[in-house]
Amino acid sequence: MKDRIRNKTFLDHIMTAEEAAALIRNGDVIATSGFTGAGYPKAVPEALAQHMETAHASGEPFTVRLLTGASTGPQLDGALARVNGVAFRCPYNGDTTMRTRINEGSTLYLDMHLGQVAHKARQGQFGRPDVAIIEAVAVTPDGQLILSSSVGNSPTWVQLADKIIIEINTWQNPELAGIHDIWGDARMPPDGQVIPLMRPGDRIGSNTLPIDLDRLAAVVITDEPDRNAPFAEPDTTARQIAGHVMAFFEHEVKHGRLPPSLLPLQSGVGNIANAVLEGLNASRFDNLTGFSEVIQDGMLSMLESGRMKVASASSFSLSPEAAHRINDNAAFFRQKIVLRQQEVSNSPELIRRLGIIAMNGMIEADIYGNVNSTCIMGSRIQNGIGGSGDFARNAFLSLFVSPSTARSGKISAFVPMVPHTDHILQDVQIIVSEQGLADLRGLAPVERAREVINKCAHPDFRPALQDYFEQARRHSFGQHIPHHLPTALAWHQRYTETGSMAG
Ligand code: 0RQ
Repeated sequence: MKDRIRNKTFLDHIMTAEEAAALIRNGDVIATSGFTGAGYPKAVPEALAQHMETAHASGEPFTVRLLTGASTGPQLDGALARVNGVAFRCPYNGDTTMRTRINEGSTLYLDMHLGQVAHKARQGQFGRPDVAIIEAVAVTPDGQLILSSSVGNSPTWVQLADKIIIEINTWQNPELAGIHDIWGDARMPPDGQVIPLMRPGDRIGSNTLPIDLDRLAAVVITDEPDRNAPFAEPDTTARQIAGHVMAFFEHEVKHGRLPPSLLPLQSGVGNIANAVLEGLNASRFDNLTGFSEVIQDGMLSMLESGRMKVASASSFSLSPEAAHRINDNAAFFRQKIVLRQQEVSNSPELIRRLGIIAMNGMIEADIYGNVNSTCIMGSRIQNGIGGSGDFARNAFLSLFVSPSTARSGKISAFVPMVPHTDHILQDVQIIVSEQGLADLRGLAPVERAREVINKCAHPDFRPALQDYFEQARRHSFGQHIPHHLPTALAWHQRYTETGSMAG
């Protein structure tokens, strides 16, 4: 262990996960590492879940308020949700058990823009974290952390928390050392600093994260991979969507609106977003760059093939097979990848200045191009807004991609009115389904509606959308964004009653 932990104070604090978990009390605010299923602590949360289960069995309350970078994995969100141990969760979840707890009302969920969390935490909006639990791969002789497969909010959590628990994960390759870039100048207004980053691959900070050794409470050794779900092989729909996006990029380059190597790419979570990246890898575009929050399989393939030169993100979101590829070739990838804290990877100022092309998945869009990324039938959370808002609002080009139908064709992804809005029409420039691409740039709402209906909607739902639009124009209170309020949400109501949006 001395090759991983080269600092005496750390060595002196080694204990079991059970002992470390015993430092956590009912009602504590727990702030952990972890972002899109990468680099989250594993052993201490599982031990904590056992302590909670024991407490609950003897009738004692034991819950925590849980803050992270973004989604974690079954050993953290899954384990704590299974024992109903989380009273409050923020800012992003992808775990199915936690999702159930939120949707049944047992866990309160604050779904936030990922780029804003650290700043709000420093303002004290979540209370002072009692305990930070951070995964790292190693410790330097002067007691600095070499983080693992994500950076997330870890720099902020170790700064704010009363106690710090470190998990050293020996499964993660110590050659990840050097992949991280932690900017140490995040200060509060009026002393806010410019983030001095000019190109996606720039390094502006330190490879390691210092911590206050006086607050170090425990060091726990683990040996477990991140548990990410595999991506689905792109199906015909995904390939068609990727094809429309490629054709659009070609067209933009031809007309001089995009440079031949495009602009730095952001790609969101989900199978479709990953398929678009696979499409880019098979395209003629080269010298690409990535400025995203996650690096998924498709971006990894582009870095391997040389199609992409460099990628900046806050974490990996990889299939198990790709996670092993990174781990086996860490020395190669750390030349091509920079992992940053999420307030830098998702900084609105950087996204605007670097001119990012943002591509994100969605649940549904309305005919005017307002997008719902999070809430099924307006009320049931799927994952969260994640970084899609940080990127969509500030991007050079903001694309949303989705199949035109969901649930075997019973649901249309294009609806009269979205029952929940994450991205207002001003932040949505291009929408792509397998049916086609709606270029909404410079269009007024009624012009946008014609594009969305004609280019993106599935033919099974297109006539009904057309009917709605005409009815709205006849009956609307105003003609700027015409709506027929009595039927605007009828499709969603019908689905909740009959299991199908079709009339
Ligand atoms: O539900 O799993 O129960 O079957 O939504 O849908 O088709 O697997 O879609 O994996 O591409 O994810 C918006 C969720 C799309 C994702 C979303 C149901 C569908 C299925 C998932 P089941 P698919 P994808 C950077 C950016 C927000 C965060 C973000 C997301 C489930 O892209 O979370 O962008 N985005 N972050 O059945 C009802 C519809 C539906 C629907 C799909 N119209 N109505 N249900 N579903 N469309 C990364 C980070 O921020 C960390």
